Amino acid sequence: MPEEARILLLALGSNLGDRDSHLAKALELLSTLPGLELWRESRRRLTRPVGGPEGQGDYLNTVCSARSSLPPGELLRQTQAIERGLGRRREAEVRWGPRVIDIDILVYGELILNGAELTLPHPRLRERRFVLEPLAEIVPELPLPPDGVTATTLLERLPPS
Ligand code: A4P
Ligand code: MG
Repeated sequence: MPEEARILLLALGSNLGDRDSHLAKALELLSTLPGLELWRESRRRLTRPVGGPEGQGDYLNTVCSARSSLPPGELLRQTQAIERGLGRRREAEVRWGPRVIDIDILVYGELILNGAELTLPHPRLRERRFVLEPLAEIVPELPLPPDGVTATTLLERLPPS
């Protein structure tokens, strides 16, 4: 892995079909990407849907850490290709509605981006228990951009749900 490798944190979620198998396959495909080395995966958690249409099924969520040297735009293309490969069809979806697989880039090193295609860190990372709990499990002390606050502290600050 070259010098410029960054720590990557990804969130994965599925609430359609065989959720566990979708997460497992997505992680397997991520592990085969050149320039990306998977490190840890959190326990998978069943979570209530946040936002989106009434009546959608519970999600299975996980987060993973990795080291990656892929340029951020290329990383997004690869994660979206994996989503498509597992049967995700964005054009047929409603926002925050049910999906076979969603892969969100939570944090990529120290990068701060506000592009049309990619926002880093992920804008809703800090308000979501289904992301912060598994992050606090696998990287409890890692300072997160932009201000170095850890997932453990962010979780403690969340209002009770
Ligand atoms: N995009 C911008 N920044 C990023 C990033 N850091 N990572 C753009 C990934 N994508 C990023 O995403 C829409 C666009 O965001 C992409 O085209 C990309 O260019 P999407 O995956 O097509 O759509 P989405 O996921 O429905 O939209 P959004 O707003 O990203 O939703 P979230 O925030 O991902 O929320 N409840 C539970 N319990 N568990 C869940 O996993 N997930 C969602 C989706 C809602 N409720 C949930 C869960
Ligand atoms: Mg998404």
